[in-house]
This record gives sequence, structure tokens and C-alpha cells, in this order.
Amino acid sequence: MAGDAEQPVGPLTRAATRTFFGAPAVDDLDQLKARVGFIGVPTDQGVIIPFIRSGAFAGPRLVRETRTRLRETRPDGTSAGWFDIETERHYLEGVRLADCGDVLIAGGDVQLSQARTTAAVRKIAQRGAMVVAVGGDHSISFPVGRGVAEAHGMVDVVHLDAHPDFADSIYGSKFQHGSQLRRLHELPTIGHIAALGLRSVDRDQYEDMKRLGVSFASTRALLEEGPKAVVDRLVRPADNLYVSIDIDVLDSGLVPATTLPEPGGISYRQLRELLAAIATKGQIAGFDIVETSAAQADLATAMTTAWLIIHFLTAIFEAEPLLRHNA
Ligand SMILES: [Mn+2]
Repeated sequence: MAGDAEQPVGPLTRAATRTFFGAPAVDDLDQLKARVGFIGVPTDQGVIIPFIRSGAFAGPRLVRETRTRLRETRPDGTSAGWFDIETERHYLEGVRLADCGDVLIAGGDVQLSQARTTAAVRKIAQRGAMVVAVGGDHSISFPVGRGVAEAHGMVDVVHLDAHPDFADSIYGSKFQHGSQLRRLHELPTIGHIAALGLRSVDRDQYEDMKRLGVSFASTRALLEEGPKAVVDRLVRPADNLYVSIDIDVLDSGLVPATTLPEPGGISYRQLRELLAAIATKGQIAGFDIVETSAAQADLATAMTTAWLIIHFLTAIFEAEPLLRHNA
């Protein structure tokens, strides 16, 4: 009955600042004890303005604000997981997640921001957590991948993107969102690289990838061969893998609020298949998901980003017993 003071009305408030999927916030990385450590990297200083609009700084906030099925935390601090009606199974239950906050970006000082990003990520990885970095523009994958690689000694990289991001430099800059894969390639801690889902590529970057031993598959190859066959052909089994997901690998119709939307991309289902196949090739030491932008703010893109994180984590944890069995 309306106005009945005895009626329970449930919780009255919720925390002002939402964390990724409701995971407990961890302020002191030295105290981190989690299987998965989320970190926001809210910068778009790598976007090649003015030709491309910035706005990807907002990615971590947009994803934190989404509401998916993976949102509760049990009293012991582990995740309550999520139920998937398609398989009639519950996933990620009991996994300890943590939101490590955002890297403190130093406006106007890309080198300092990148040094902080690497140091934060290295610490999360050294504490034994899988790093899940939410960008930000794609330039963050260099400092994030570097931090993961330093913590593990060596990682192979899988780059999922409509673009190769393999330019040595663009307009005189080596640290924007079209060169981070090239910078990773130069590190002694980075092993084999596979770039999948390419469809908007300069010829010189295509030649450089061939010359420097980067494996690659076009969007067309993914569509014709199927995601699993491409992964089996190009992604080598490895002890540790770093996966970089540019949301623009998807068809632009699915991610209208990404920084540089490209038509003719793969579907959400095909990307899930791709990620599930990659998860069987080796332990995922970390992954990033980038270029969710507020330039054309769109909840659909943020929801796509959030669900991809959940679906990839699910695939990783489903693949882990198989990896142990094969070892
Ligand atoms: Mn990219």
C-alpha cells in the first residue's frame, strides 16, 4: 500500500562512483589481491587530431556506468558471476575482481603518463592479477603491454583492429594511436605478434608487417576462413599472451561511438568466437579494450565494450583448465 511505513523499500542509495562491474575498489596497489585487476587509462592524447575527433578519454567512465548482468559482489568480495541463458550456465562466479582505479594522466606530458601507466600495470601484474585495461585511445597499448611484458618476462601479442597501428611515426610523432603496435614490436620482451581483422591499411604498413614478421589476417580472411581457423593458423601457443582489442574491429554499425568507425567489420558473435579461440592458445596475462569514445557518445558502444570484457573473461576462465591439461 502506498505510504505504508512498514513496507520495506530496499536500499536507498548506491555508491556515487561506480566501479567496473561492481568490483571492490583497491586504492593501494601494494595491497591488491585479485585474479583480475581492472584499470582505466582515461587519455586520448594519442588521437591524431584534428583529422580524427578525440573523446576516448571517457571510455573508462562510460564502461563503469554500464549495467550488465555481471554486477554483484558476494560478501567475501568475490564476484557473483553472471548467468548465460544460451548455455544455461553460470560464469565467473567466485572470481576475485578488483577495480584499481584510473591511471593518473599527466595532461600535456605523454611520456610521464606512459611511464605511470607502465608502472601501475606492472605492479598489478606482479601482484598476480590479470590486467584488464580500459582505454582511452589505442596509444595506451604500448605502455600497458610494456608493463605486462616486464612483469612476465615475455609475452606474445594479438592485436584486433580494423587498422594495423604499425606506422613508425605519423606527422613526426611516434607515440600516437597509429604506432603503438610498432613500439611494442621493438621491445625485447615482446615475442610474436598477430594482427587480426585488418581492413583499412596503408600499403607501407602492410609491407612493414611482412618484412618484420608480423602475422596478419584481413577482415575478409576472418569472414572466409572463420575466426577459429585464423587463430589456429596465426596465433602461436604461448605461455603468456597480451590481447589488444580496438573496438573498431567490429562493424561500424555496432560501435558508432568509436574513435574511427570503419564499415565492413566483423559481428559481435564473430569477435566472441575469435576471443574464445585466442583464450585457448595460452594464459592471457592481460588485455586492453580501447577507442570507446564520447565524441559521439553512445550507450550502445559502451555496452558492447562492457559485454566484450565479460565474454572474454568468461572464455579465458573456461579455457584455463584446458590449458593446464595440455601443459
Ligand atoms: Mn587501433
